Amino acid sequence: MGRKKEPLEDSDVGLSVGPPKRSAAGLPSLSETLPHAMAYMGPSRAWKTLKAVNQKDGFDCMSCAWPDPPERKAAEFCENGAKAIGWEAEPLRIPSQFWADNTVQSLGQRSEYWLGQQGRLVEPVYKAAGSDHYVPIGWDQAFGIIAQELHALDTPDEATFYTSGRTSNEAAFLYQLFVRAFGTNNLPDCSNMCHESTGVAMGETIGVGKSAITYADFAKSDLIIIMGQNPGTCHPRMLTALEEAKRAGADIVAINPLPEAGLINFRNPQSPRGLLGKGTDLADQFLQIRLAGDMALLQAVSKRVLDAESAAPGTVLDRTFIDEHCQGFVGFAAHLATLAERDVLAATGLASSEIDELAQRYFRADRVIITWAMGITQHKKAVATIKEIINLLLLRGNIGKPGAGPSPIRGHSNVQGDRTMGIWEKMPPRFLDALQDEFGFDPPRKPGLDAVDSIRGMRDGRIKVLVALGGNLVHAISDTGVAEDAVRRTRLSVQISTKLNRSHVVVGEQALILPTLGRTEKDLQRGVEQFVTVEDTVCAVHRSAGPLEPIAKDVLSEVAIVTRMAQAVLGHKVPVDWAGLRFDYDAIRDHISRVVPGFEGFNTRIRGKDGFVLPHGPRDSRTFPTATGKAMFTVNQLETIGVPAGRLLLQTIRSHDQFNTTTYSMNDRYRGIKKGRMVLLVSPEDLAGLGFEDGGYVDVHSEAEDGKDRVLRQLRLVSYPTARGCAAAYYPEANVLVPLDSTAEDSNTPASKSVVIRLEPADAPDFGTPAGSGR
Ligand SMILES: Nc1nc2c(c(=O)[nH]1)N[C@H]1C(S)=C(S)[C@@H](COP(=O)(O)OP(=O)(O)OC[C@H]3O[C@@H](n4cnc5c(=O)[nH]c(N)nc54)[C@H](O)[C@@H]3O)O[C@H]1N2
Ligand SMILES: Nc1nc2c(c(=O)[nH]1)N[C@H]1C(S)=C(S)[C@@H](COP(=O)(O)OP(=O)(O)OC[C@H]3O[C@@H](n4cnc5c(=O)[nH]c(N)nc54)[C@H](O)[C@@H]3O)O[C@H]1N2
Ligand SMILES: [Mo]
Repeated sequence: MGRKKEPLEDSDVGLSVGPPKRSAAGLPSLSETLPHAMAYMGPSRAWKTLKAVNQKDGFDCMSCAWPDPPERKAAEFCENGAKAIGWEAEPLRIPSQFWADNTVQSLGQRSEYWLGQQGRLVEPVYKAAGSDHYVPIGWDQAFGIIAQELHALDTPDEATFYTSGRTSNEAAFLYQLFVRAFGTNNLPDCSNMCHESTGVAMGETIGVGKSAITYADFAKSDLIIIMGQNPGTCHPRMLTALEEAKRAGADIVAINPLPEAGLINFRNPQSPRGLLGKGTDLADQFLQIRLAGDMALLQAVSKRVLDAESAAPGTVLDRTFIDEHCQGFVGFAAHLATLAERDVLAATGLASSEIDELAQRYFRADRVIITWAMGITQHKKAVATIKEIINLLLLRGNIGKPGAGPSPIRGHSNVQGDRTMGIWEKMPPRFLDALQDEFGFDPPRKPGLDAVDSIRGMRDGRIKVLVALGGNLVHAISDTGVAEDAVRRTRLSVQISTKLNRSHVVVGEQALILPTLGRTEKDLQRGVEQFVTVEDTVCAVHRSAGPLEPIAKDVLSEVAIVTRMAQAVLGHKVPVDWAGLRFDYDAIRDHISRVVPGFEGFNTRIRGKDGFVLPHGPRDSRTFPTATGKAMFTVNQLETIGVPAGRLLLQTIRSHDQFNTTTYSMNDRYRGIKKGRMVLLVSPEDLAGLGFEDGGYVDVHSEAEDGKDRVLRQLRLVSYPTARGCAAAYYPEANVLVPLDSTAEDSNTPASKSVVIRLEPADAPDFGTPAGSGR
């Protein structure tokens, strides 16, 4: 099957840079949406698919974890959702001949964009040891190879089992069951690189690592503070919720080193005002903070709140809430008394008056929501920073009441559900006990390896088999050079995927690719249509069932792959009816209902109109399941990153036309960048100060504590209104610069938004022979 399209241009040969946009998601995005989906799928397939997205009887959009509103619109998707759907649902298949025509090595020279454009994976393929080719093989043979290699290990801990966050609850539950029955807790996931810092900080302070609000709370809030998040690109439908909140009277504050289009102004394609191009000015205040300055800012705001209370006792703090529900207030207040404003200004790059204004907004508001994403979680002090978010909210009882609460905004559409289902290298004993009661085997108790530690394990030869349920580990994790060498040392790497990516071409001695169905497709088991379930960022669980015929008859669902793999590897080792579960997803849900708290009556409740919202003690009843039974104020020592003179702090970000490691196109429209990704955004003042010019080329060296020189060559400098001292480049390309050992304290999440870099002048790239173009 072919596709009428321009030849693939995946080099930066046509790179052009224009001014960044002020507003997001208005008319330009509607006109972008439909052609994009249609170019991939054709009009009738596009229509069939798009009309089912996020509808109650349709499928869950796989582009992000943003929740669905109670009342769905006819078109309940955004531009980027349409891209994700088009990318998956395009009826283009990788033919068998492809594997004969291309060596693994030659595919390794291709860009991520090129790999993703080759079409859907439709048959299992195997690369034998010593061979440089994949060859098609049968499913039974594939599972046989996995069983053989897993049985050959000295201990089950020599294998690691990665999961990316698109996996359904049902597949995730069975996968962790299989892995634990096999005998290890090595269950790293994309969350380790994403919101792990959130889980750690919220777990310790309020006892639940998930958003403490519901969708309806946005419209009830007086103040919404958005930190380290780019909703215009990464959660576009959030802008609708923000617009509604704004109409209902909320103030919005954006804290970001970049003036991201969606934070400043929103043109709603579904309202007349948006169509006229006026839009809503979203942010009432924009604080252009330096990278990693948030911890200092939050402490400074809390200090101002405490000072205001001292000046007018009994008027600012929510004393009743603090006395009844919290612990640690006195120590926290005493610690903040020592905070030096000078340190705050240096860390944040802000003026005292800006912080005063934010503090005023905070204590004028009765109901405050703080949202955040990767701009907060991917720093060395991320966990401490999120604890400061909680401190600030606790001061005025901003949790467990309408319109208020901490709300991490999750990325992958079911990353939160996967965790709930047990995809975590250190699930608590009560979960393991429940597994044991339900299935009658003793799951391993020793904590397993997370994503960074799994790479270390492969690098050091301790991990010999890598199995990945989705994702693109080798390109998503930090320190690309180290990660690639590590994976190449394994005896077997297995990828269960919809489409080709770098993790299929940088592989172990032996490698398997197992093709799976995506969200857009019908999942038929013995002729009966099954549905799966997902959990969004505000803990709502609902059904998902795709409308399209499967891409090819040989492609299996994730549930089918996991259960067949389990049968091949475990035989009758544990008393689980894998085959029965494969043909009846209700039976999987019955197990879940007995193992996972909050899922009682799963099969009945999921068939209700809206699914159901999981219980959440802090949100529902101000019950805090922490070690002390109280919400915890914490004392966190302020530490700022010392950036030596002549250096910059680099963050790695997503463009508008990518989903994590998947590139939909080479454009980043809102930031004014077209047909290229190898750019470095730097403020005009820093460019001048460092003696470089807009449009010039540089080699970017990262200056890590280990002294190793990591370099990304020939980036084009773009003069951009980012905070002083800060720079930005696209992920995953810039992952070569992030040292594996540079991680957040306590969560081990790669600190991919604070990399100290040095720029060296470079020549412009030679596009004489377009790199990786043509097909
Ligand atoms: N279209 C699209 N949608 C996506 C994704 C995608 O790749 N493409 N990915 C999905 C996933 S898995 C995730 S986790 C989310 C990611 O969603 P985001 O976290 O919004 O994505 P990033 O591009 O990493 O953007 C981080 C934002 O934080 C800001 N920032 C960086 N460092 C700091 C800091 O120190 N302080 C503050 N205050 N701000 C900072 C950056 O300028 C940027 O605006 O999106 C999900 N949705
Ligand atoms: N430098 C830097 N690194 C980062 C980040 C950053 O901001 N900066 N962000 C981090 C974050 S937040 C995350 S979440 C990770 C993402 O890490 P991953 O989740 O590992 O990466 P993705 O790019 O989302 O994975 C995409 C692949 O998933 C497969 N896939 C797609 N749909 C399905 C499906 O339905 N089933 C299956 N089985 N496979 C499917 C396709 O083969 C596709 O190529 O990256 C992290 N890495
Ligand atoms: Mo993520």
